[in-house]
Amino acid sequence: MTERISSVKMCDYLRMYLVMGSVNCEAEPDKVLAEALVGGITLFQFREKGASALCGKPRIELAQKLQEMCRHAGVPFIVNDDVDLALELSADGVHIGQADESARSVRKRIGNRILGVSAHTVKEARRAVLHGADYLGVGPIYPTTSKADAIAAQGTAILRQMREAGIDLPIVGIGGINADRAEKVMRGGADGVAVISAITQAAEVHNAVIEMKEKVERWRNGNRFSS
Ligand code: FQP
Ligand code: MG
Repeated sequence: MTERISSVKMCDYLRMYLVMGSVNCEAEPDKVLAEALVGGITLFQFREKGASALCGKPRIELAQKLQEMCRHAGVPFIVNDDVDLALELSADGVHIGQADESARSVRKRIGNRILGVSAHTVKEARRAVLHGADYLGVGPIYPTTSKADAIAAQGTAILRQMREAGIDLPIVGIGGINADRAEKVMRGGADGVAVISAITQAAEVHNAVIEMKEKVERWRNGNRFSS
């Protein structure tokens, strides 16, 4: 098996992270993903969750279709929550939260595949690092409508707190992020932005990706030589 992803590579992948399932899309999910891939997303998470989410075979078939598109574009395919599905599909990684199976046990099951863990506090972040996470999903930075059970928005202060506490794992900010807010999230200490609705609900999906990615990239380039 290939080795664990390096943090430099992980940061590259986290720049423009699309999280999505059929529930988030008004058009066909494969159409939305196709446009987002053209726009230049750098990582994809299959998150088939919510009241009208697909189950059983249709869910697996959708996952396979989206995975194939990501593979073709050279974008890693991450599965939310469902470690069994990730292993069955031989996905590139898994994203789990604090209410899901423990990071330590997921790490054992997935070997060197990418492991993302949600962290809302410095304490949760430290534990995730210790248990073998490759990156942290931190949020919600701003209020979100995409997650029914989300906690209150934390602002970019949580990112800074984690960095000041010495958390140096790659971090992606999530929750209510759009193009106007991307730079502030990066400034707070994130390595990239994760979004659902800012891309899936955009009038022009590929333009939304380009615009947001450009903000992230401009910030990264401007800060490459500073610490
Ligand atoms: N960060 C990220 C990402 N992806 C996520 N899915 C979450 C956070 C939230 O388990 P969790 O994870 O708290 O809730 P849910 O399973 O409902 O998504 F890294 F992509 F930014
Ligand atoms: Mg989860």
